[in-house]
Amino acid sequence: MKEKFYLTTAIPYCSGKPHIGNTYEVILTDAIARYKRQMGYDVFFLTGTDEHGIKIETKAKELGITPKQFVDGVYEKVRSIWSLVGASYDKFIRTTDEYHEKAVAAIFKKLYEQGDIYKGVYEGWYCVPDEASFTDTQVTGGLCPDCGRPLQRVREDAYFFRMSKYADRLMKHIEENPGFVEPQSRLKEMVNNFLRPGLQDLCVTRSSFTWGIPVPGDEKHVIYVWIDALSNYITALGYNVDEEGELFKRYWPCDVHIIGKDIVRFHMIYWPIMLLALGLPLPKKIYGHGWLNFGTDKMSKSKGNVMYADELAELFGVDGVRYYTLSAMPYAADGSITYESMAAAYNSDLANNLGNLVNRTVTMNKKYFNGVIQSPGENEGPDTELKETVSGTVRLVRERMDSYHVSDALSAVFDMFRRANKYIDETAPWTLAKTEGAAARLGTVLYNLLETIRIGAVLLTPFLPGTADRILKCLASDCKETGFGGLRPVSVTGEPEVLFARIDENELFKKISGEAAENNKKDEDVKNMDNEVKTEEAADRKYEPLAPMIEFDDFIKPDLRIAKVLECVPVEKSKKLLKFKLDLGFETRQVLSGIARYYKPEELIGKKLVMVANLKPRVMCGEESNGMILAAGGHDSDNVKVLFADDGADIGDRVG
Ligand code: ME8
Repeated sequence: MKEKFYLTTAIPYCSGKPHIGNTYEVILTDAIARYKRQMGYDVFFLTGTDEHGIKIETKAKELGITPKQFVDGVYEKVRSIWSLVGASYDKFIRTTDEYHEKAVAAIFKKLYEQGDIYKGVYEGWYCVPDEASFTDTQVTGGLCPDCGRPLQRVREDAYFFRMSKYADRLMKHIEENPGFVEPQSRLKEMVNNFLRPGLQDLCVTRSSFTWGIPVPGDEKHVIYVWIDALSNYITALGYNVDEEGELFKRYWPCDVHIIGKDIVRFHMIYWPIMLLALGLPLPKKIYGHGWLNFGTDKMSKSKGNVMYADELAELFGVDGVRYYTLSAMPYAADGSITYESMAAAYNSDLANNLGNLVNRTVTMNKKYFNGVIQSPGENEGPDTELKETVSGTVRLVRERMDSYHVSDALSAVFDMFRRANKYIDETAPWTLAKTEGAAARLGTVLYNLLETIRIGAVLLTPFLPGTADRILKCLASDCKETGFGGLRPVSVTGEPEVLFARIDENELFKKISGEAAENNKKDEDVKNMDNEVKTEEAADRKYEPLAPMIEFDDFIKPDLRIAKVLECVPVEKSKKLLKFKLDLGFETRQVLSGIARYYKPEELIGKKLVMVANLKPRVMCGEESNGMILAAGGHDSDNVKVLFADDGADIGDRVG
């Protein structure tokens, strides 16, 4: 019997069309699922949608429809994007599915009956006009952190989960299973910032809205959206408290939960504690990938920089989108996506490196041998090196995929294609074709190239399934072996194909600006609908985790100074950058800052602020920047605010 492999994506909130960041996650999980299937595993790949919560309730109300009607519409969009990018999932769960709702209610009841959940009193702050709750730590002076109006103190009944009861067992599990959360940096963050300081009991119900799963027997409360959503990983397999179901018996525990870095906390702490309380085995691994940013900015509707897979696929094709997202996201850090970088990667890697290699090779074999694959002779010249590169690449791809280094695995395949292109230059088949008595050597060279391409296509299958199929069709081969010798001599290749037509950047930008104008118009129409809803979920805001502890000596390395803005103008070639002339007292500096979306230059002139004065110069958009202006929010926030200095501060003074 095949070994099983169960993997899941996070289930995105059903509050709007998923953007390319959410979609990256399903592409990544799909690549791993396809790879595992290729390796002979019995794979179960789960994805779905997270459909409850006040945000959805509020959006539906604004549109004058029921929450169910609202999520039905968004669910269709998620399904269509997942299918566009080729997600080969085995099951799609919706948290509004009846079996899921029943199982979550039963889980809650069981945890209540066994004393892990208890009824207590929730104390906090409430903003009546915003319908938003806040905790003590979020509030200063009794004013709403969002709108500044006075808040009401609330005390209401709520249910709490005794997290602390299981903290030691979780800690022990983490110590005994060092690979439980990857990358290790994310594990350490969570242990240091949340587990070691001690876990608070978690409030697991809400009563200020109704769009959720009611608490059994106490229906004015609904179950907290994270308890509801996390349970999807077992309810989708047919788990309920008094029945386990065949899929659950076969596939649980999960082999890997693939999620984004912002929700590692929920998966590494709340989820295992829920499972411990239910007496179920813990997942084997949680992999928290980085975020795909627009350049260095977080994607957000308010910044107008959100990219969607369907629109990108119109420009770059589905495999263009899969290739870019999979290769641009490093194992442990964030990735960046822009139209420019996508076009550059598309042209250099897909059109030039891969596309040309396949086209040139198949065309030459057709021209010189009528498409008939020749029998290879002895190794000569660079043959051994090429073959070693191929077998080394097969090994590398496996090692890297087995440890979820997906972008590194993909880049190994493209390095191999580059080596094959070099082999063409080294062996110069066009010269061999003109040389008397060199036909056998020419046949060997082309055989080696065709084999490299075939194995490359097999290796590419999990990442770019469509392209891999097209390449194998060009070779008229269905051999999936990854060792040399799979292509049968005297069989005939198919027709050469242009796999990826080069993209003309000017044309691309004309298309994009046309679309942007269209979208702006649409955005205007739905502006009110999309205004960020200030909700109770603000209390669940995903804070950027604290960075690791540093020594005092590290802290004093940046030389922070008070500076005054003398001049401030936009940088012509950039939508993001402002160019400053700053007075440091002892000198003036030119500094660039990516805050053009948040401030008008005239708002900043004359202000005093804090800058990093000993940062090495950097050139951006052709302009040099000699330092950095401090601002709150940075690339992970929609709300970027410069840290202005008190008017009385002296220019040039050190800050620290
Ligand atoms: O968190 N780049 O849903 P969600 C990469 N419903 N990944 C990104 C991203 C980006 N720019 N933005 C978001 C939720 N993600 C919950 C999950 S699971 C039981 C419940 C990732 O719609 C994000 O990290 O906010 C998460 O893994 C997924 O997209 C869905 O995010």
